[in-house]
This record gives sequence, structure tokens and C-alpha cells, in this order.
Amino acid sequence: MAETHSEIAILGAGFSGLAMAIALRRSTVSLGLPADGSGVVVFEREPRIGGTWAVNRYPGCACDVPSHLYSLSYAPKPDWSRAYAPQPEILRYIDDVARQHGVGPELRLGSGVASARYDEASGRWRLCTDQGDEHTARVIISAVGGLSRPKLPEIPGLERFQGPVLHTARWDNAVVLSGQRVAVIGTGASAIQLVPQLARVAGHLDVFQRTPPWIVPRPDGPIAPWSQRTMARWPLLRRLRREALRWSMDIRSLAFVHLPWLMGVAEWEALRHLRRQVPDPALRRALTPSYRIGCKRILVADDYYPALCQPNVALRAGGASAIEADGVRDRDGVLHKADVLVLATGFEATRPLPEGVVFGPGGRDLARHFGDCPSAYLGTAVAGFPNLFFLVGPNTGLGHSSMLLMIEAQVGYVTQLLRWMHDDGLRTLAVRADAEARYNADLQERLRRTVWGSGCQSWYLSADGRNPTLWPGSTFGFERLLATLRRPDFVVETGRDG
Ligand code: N01
Repeated sequence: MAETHSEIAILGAGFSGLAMAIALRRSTVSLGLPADGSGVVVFEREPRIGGTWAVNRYPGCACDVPSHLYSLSYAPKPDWSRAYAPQPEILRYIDDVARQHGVGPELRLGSGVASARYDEASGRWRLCTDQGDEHTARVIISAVGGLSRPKLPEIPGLERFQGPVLHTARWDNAVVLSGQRVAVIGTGASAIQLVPQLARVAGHLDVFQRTPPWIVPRPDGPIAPWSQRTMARWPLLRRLRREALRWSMDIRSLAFVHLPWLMGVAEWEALRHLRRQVPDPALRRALTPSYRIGCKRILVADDYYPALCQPNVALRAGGASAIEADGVRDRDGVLHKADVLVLATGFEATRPLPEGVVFGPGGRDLARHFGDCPSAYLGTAVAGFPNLFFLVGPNTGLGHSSMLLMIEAQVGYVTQLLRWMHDDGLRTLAVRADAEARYNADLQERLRRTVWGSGCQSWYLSADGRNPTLWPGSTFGFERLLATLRRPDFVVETGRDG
């Protein structure tokens, strides 16, 4: 196939890739892009848009951020069906937003980027897709997300299991679960949504827990039609509601970041929830965490503890010691037979990009450069990698509010960078190494005192205990920081061709 070219290539069509594509459609004139949208291409390896919400299809998958805050600010949805929207509804919302904003022609679905190499002679990135197509772009924007590569557990014998093995982020609806003996490894955010659904259909369910999670009540329920009508009719009310939600969630960042001892209030609430839902003292003990709440992600569920109390469900505390052809051994070596193995073991969060995909000037491998602890300037740019910007990059994750707020702030920032490149005819733009280092030294210093560094192991941290994933502050603070471009923090090259 002939080589194609666009000014900008976006990698990934999840929420961040979609929000970026919409922003570029709205800015074609100020960015000097062709009005027909041909200046932008979005590569997506899945056959549809939606990113994490397209691939996480396990039963019970839903959002644990309130629906009215889990939407783009310019695309409100007054008729969310529930306080916490289920995955299929979020996916429909993403499709609707794409349609309403005309995103479509720029999409290359089923076309993942296998490699992206910076060509110093032309000042362009050369992309090669997993379909064998070639493409060049002046700028690439990574919108692959932090939680896109499933993590397999390091349990001996995993490859020996004879039955179907499902990861929560690679669900296969064709696998029969009804009446089967099912073993679930992991008790994180995905597992606690899945386990109650599996408990309903499985003949027997073993849940292998390595570390008990902290769980607080989930104030979920259907949203009444009168409330949906009110939200549709009164945009001001809708905005007020969203702002109230945003403030009430953002205020919690104070406890996570500055006053971890305040988390004691949430611990009290979680322990009361556990006492109310689990009458058996031995099971309650096994489910009681021994680390500070918030150190790992706080989970919200009303149906997880009751599911563990059902007669066909057993909690295997202490985790799994080995996997055999026909089951899983617990920490005491006892084999629990299973027909289906479910891995709810999370993602390669500190290694979102594998090695051998993105190569900067001089063939420098971005994943090697990142190692186990990626860092970037404002989560958006990396020194030595010109014309490459990140959405949901290092240290932009949240433990307390909606990622869409962070995504919109980053999309606005990248749009500013692109406008600067266009206005000044820049050939290349990259962040200065000293600016990036200063930013990250300050960030890690702030992260040291947070609840996330209070002594537990979590996907937030790298092997050496640094935190390359979370933003240590409020969403308002991040928005403010990204509102202004500090041009001296960048090194640019003029003399753009074409
Ligand atoms: O993954 P996790 P997840 N032996 O990494 C266990 C987002 N999300 O997919 O705690 C035994 O949280 C591991 O045990 P431990 C959200 O940001 C959002 O559940 O490390 N167990 C843990 O229990 C979330 O935080 C929504 O000791 C092993 C589990 O596997 C993120 O995705 C919904 C093991 C992994 O939990 C990831 O959640 C779902 C081993 N060898 C997810 N290895 C929303 O609602 C790992 N584990 C928006």
C-alpha cells in the first residue's frame, strides 16, 4: 500500500484520542489544517473506538466515578441511567460524542501502530502499522492510556492450566461460566465488579486474594426519569450538579496528598461497611486491610462482600501459590479444582508502551528511556523526543476523581503547543531536559509525603518505590498548571517545510 501522510497522527481512539480529535476538528483554521479533516489520522488497534471501555467487557464492568462527572464538559449527557454508569452505556456515549462531532473519516480502526521512528532528515515520524501500512506525520500524539496492557500474574504453572483463561481486559463472552468451577485471581477494582456477577452463575467460585482491598459503600441506583428530564431542560442545574460533584471529589485530594491521617474517617466508614455486610468474624478478619486506606485505589461496592458470603463462593486469602492443569493451589498448597481461570490482575501501568515501538532521534527507544519509572514534563512531553506529545502520560492519573477532567486539560495544552508550532512555522518542538528534570524533582518530592507512599505495594508505584502514575493534587491545580505555555521550557527549531 502507498505511504500516506498527515500533519498529526493520534495513537489510540479511547476517550483521550477522541477528545484530541474533536479539539483538532474545532481548531482546523487556527492550526492551518485542511478543512476536510485530512490533516489528522487516528490509529486504533481495536476494530472500534472506545479504548478501555471497548476492551473491558467483563460482566459487571461499570464506572466507579459518578456518571455526571464522567463525561466531557462540552458533551453533557442528561439522561445517564444510573448514578454510576455501566460499561455498555459509556461505550454508547463515546459513539454518540464521536458522531455528534463528526469524528469518523480520520479513524483507522483495526490498525495499531507497530512502530514509530523519528526521521531527523525530514523532521517527521515514520509509522508502520500492524497491517503493514506506512504513514508519516509531523507530530504524533500518544493516547494509548496507562491501563491498556494486561498484566499476567507471576504464579508458577500459569501456562499449564488446561481450561479457558480469561483476563478481565480481554473478555470472551463465548466462554461458558454457568455451572462451572471458576477461579478468580486478584481482588482489585475489576475483580470486585466481576465477582458478584460470577457468583450468580458459577457452580463454584474461588476468589484468590493476595491483599484485601479497602471498600466503601457505592451510592448507586437508577436515575429517575423526572431527574433526567430536569437535567435536560435546565443546563444551568446540570452544570451546577457537575461542579458540586467535582468540588466534593476534588476536596478529597487534600487528604490523599497533604493530610493522609485524615483518611482515618474513610477507614472508619469502610470498616463499618465490612461489619454490616460480613457477619462471619473469620471472613471479616481475612477481608480487613492492614495498610492505610487510599494507599491502593479505594474501591466502591455494595455487592462484593455479600457475594463472598454466598455458599458457592470461597475466599482464598493469601493468594495463589501455583497453577496446575486442573486448578489453583492456595498458599497452603491445597489444590482447588477449576474449569475456568479468570485473571483480574490489572495492567502494566508503569510500562504502558512496550520496548521496540517508539524510537526517537538516534534510534533511542522510548520504553527503554522510561524504564520502570516513566516521567514527562506536565505528563505531556519528554526531552529528546521532538514532536511527540502524550495524553494520560506519566503522573496524570487520579485516585480520587474523573480522568476526563485531566484529559481535557491535556488536550487544551497540546492544542496550544500545536498552535505555537503552526504560528511560528516550527519544524520541531521538544521540552528542555532541565525543565523536565526540575518539574519531576518537585513532583516526586510532593509525592513522597502522600498516602500512596505510605507503605503498601500498588500498581501506582515502580519497583524502586517512586510514583510514575499519579498526579499529586487537585484536578483544578492540574488545569491551572496547563493553562499557560511556558515557552522557555522548550527547545524549538524553525524552518518548517510545507
Ligand atoms: O487491577 P489492580 P484492576 N497473585 O492492579 C492481584 C481501573 N479500573 O484491573 O493487591 C495473586 O487494581 C493484586 O493483588 P495485590 C482502576 O484505576 C477502573 O482491578 O497486588 N494476586 C490485585 O488484587 C483500577 O485501579 C474501573 O496484592 C495477584 C489484583 O490482582 C485499575 O483499573 C474499573 C497477583 C490487580 O488489581 C486496575 O484495576 C476497573 C498474583 N501473582 C478498573 N498479581 C472503574 O470503575 C496481581 N494480583 C473506572
